[in-house]
Amino acid sequence: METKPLDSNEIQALARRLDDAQVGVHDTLSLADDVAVDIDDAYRIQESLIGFRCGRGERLLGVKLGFTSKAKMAQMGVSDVIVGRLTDAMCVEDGGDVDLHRFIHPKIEPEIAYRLARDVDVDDPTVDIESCVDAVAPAMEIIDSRYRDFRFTYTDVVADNTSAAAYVIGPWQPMRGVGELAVRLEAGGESVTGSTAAILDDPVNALHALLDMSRRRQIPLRAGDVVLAGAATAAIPFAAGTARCDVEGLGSVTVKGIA
Ligand code: 0L1
Ligand code: MG
Repeated sequence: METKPLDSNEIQALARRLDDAQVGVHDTLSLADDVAVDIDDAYRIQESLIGFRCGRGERLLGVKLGFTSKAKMAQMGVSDVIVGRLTDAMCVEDGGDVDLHRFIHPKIEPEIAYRLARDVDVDDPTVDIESCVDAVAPAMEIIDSRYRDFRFTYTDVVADNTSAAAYVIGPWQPMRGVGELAVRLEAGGESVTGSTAAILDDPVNALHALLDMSRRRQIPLRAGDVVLAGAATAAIPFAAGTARCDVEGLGSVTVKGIA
């Protein structure tokens, strides 16, 4: 069924609801319970939400992809990746502490990060996004859906900036292939193993998916931006103590949750 686009007041009100949940550290129910939100509306809500964050002085530092595994796409019944935005308030230094009180119900997942060396002209059909990347690193993302019990629809999670909450990046290495590297994540007494191949068969494919999404959603890609390519395993709870991710031959990255 086709839905009518939401007007700008409705978009702002939904973005405010999600922003209040993040700032106030409380959950909210699926937007889809109250209103029909299509995917275009969802990205408009995300844009409005990011506008609130930038209005409080946060700076955009990059982008992240979600739904990059076949299992997650199948679970959500979609065939597209989703894109969210990263700000400086979400960035935690490698080995740094992060206060768990800023999250509702955080989970952590192992990722691959890329760094853009120059602006990507997303309107140029011949642009080679791989040649715009100068570095790759092991990384972890802390996701914290603002929806109760992580229960959301496809459009809900896009509106909620794809559950982005925090991220930490390990040592940058010169850009190289990272197509099928073993990954291990340990956090809160749990551990999980996987492969970078779980990210769209090869994390480099995330760069191409990002370029396509950036064209469709008018998301600028600038020199210095970080790109979180997606999760190499399912997320696990992020609890007090050290979380560590090791990526075969690429390095490791740690972060400490403080209760
Ligand atoms: O970054 C991700 O892969 C997560 C995307 C959002 C889905 C979730 O919160 O589980
Ligand atoms: Mg992620």
